[in-house]
Amino acid sequence: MRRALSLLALGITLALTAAQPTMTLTSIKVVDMARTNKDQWRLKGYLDDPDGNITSAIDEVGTTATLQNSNDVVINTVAFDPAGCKLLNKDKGIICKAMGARMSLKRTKRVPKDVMITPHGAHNKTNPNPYYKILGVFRRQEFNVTVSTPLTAAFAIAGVGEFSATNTKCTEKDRKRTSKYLCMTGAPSPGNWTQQTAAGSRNWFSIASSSDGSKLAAVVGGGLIYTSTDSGANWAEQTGAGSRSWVSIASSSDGSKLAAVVLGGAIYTSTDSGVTWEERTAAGSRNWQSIASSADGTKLAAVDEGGLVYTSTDSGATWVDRTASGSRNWVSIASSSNGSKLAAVVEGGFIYTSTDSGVTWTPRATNASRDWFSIASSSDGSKLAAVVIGGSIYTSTDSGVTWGEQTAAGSRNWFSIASSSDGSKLAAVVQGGSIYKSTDSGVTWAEQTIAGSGSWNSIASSSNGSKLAAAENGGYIWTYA
Ligand SMILES: *[C@@H]1O[C@H](CO)[C@@H](O)[C@H](O)[C@H]1NC(C)=O
Ligand SMILES: *[C@@H]1O[C@H](CO)[C@@H](O)[C@H](O)[C@H]1NC(C)=O
Ligand SMILES: *[C@@H]1O[C@H](CO)[C@@H](O)[C@H](O)[C@H]1NC(C)=O
Ligand SMILES: *[C@@H]1O[C@H](CO)[C@@H](O)[C@H](O)[C@H]1NC(C)=O
Ligand SMILES: *[C@@H]1O[C@H](CO)[C@@H](O)[C@H](O)[C@H]1NC(C)=O
Ligand SMILES: *[C@@H]1O[C@H](CO)[C@@H](O)[C@H](O)[C@H]1NC(C)=O
Ligand SMILES: CC(=O)N[C@H]1CO[C@H](CO)[C@@H](O)[C@@H]1O
Repeated sequence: MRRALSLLALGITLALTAAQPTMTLTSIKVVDMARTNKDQWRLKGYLDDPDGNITSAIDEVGTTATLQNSNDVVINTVAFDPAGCKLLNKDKGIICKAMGARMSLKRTKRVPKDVMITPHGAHNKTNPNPYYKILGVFRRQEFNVTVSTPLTAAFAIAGVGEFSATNTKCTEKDRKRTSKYLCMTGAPSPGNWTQQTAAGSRNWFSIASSSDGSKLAAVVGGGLIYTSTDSGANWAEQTGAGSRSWVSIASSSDGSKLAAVVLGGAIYTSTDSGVTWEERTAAGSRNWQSIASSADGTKLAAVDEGGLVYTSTDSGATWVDRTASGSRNWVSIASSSNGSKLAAVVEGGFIYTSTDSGVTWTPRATNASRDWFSIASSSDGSKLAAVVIGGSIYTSTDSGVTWGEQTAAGSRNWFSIASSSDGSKLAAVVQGGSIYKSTDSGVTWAEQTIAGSGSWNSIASSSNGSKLAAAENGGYIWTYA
């Protein structure tokens, strides 16, 4: 796949030649150290030059190498001045150097087996047009944008044209403040976002996942409940609970026990993965905003906007109103695996945590009222992550006692956040923006541009964070595997 580059941004005018060179890159490697002059990238591949004059053009005017993100945002640009370029003897190619960087084109007779052969039929004995090995090493760089894959590398030659290649088969490794990306030629690696069209385009309000990410359950505001048992590929419309103003759904680890709440209605529970439902009237008809479940589905906690926190220890049959929580603008609640640690957030208020299944509550992050919108918890309840609409992502590693603002993903209309069991992998969605993923407990974030910008309402994660499901309002469910 080739991508059009926005070369206007580089101030280069293009004069299209009859036959464009074709670049195929076997690898693009990127190391983002998040430190000045420490970021680097390199590329290896082949260049087919049908007109046979690329090296002389570079020798005359130099070339500009560009690395681009999945969303065509420029990560890095390196200009090779003609003075830094040297033609090799006997027309064997060219080498260019710039501060911390070099690139070379060296003639090769070997037509690589593992890369696509260009369609014009060059490189046989009767047409000896040049085929080059291309190498680029760009050290001591500073990336000023977040790297996201697939990656595109391009070389622009002023007045001549440009050649570029996009590598989509990518792997990412994150360690502390260093992220490594390796993109090869070929089909995308498993690990991509898929738009799941089987359930249709709807006002998806909330989505929940089983531990292994295979069982998903999603609710439509003013519609039905939908479930999937194959990680989102196929969906069953569940009519058992009727068409209602569903706002939130929670799932047990195995996906068998579900609990969903209706705005201005009741709480509903299912013990057969959503086929049959029971209306739980014990907690009354309220402005339910969010529901959370323990791993075994027995302990439930739900919040009433403008009211209290309610908890159940018998899968929703009976409920206790937790008056100690206070009557507040509750919007989201999260539970530890065994339901003993709860954390809930108030829009235009604070974060509140409970370590006794909701009996007592402590306000947290009280130095400012914020428009908290969603909260997620690790299995043991020690790692929490919460988002502010029109603000930042905040994380805690001590069950909510202290909180740190995570600014790397920016100030956005954060709507929903999900966490892996160990709290290291987080995923959050922006209403009218992108999905973001972190693999270091929220310090660095990668924008998931493949899923596009949407009216994202909700996101759910499997236990180890390897599978995600996101739901869009007036759109589709997207899954990452
Ligand atoms: C390269 O060769 C092509 C075809 O002969 C020609 O159209 C083009 O102007 C040449 N470019 C340069 C920079 O010499
Ligand atoms: C980021 O770097 C690119 C070139 O690498 C430059 O064009 C752009 O202005 C920089 N942006 C900021 C915000 O520094
Ligand atoms: C060799 O290249 C020439 C020129 O591009 C082309 O006409 C011819 O068909 C090619 N031969 C083979 C066997 O591909
Ligand atoms: C995540 O869990 C699933 C099963 O739930 C497993 O198949 C997968 O290999 C795990 N991935 C990692 C990276 O541990
Ligand atoms: C719940 O799990 C935590 C650790 O995750 C543990 O400390 C606590 O004792 C458990 N509570 C109950 C009631 O099992
Ligand atoms: C308020 O708390 C946030 C974290 O919740 C912290 O980053 C910030 O420095 C605190 N501000 C003040 C004035 O204490
Ligand atoms: C292009 C590609 O490889 N897409 C894959 C994305 O993930 C889904 C499900 O995990 C696969 O079915 C696709 O083949």
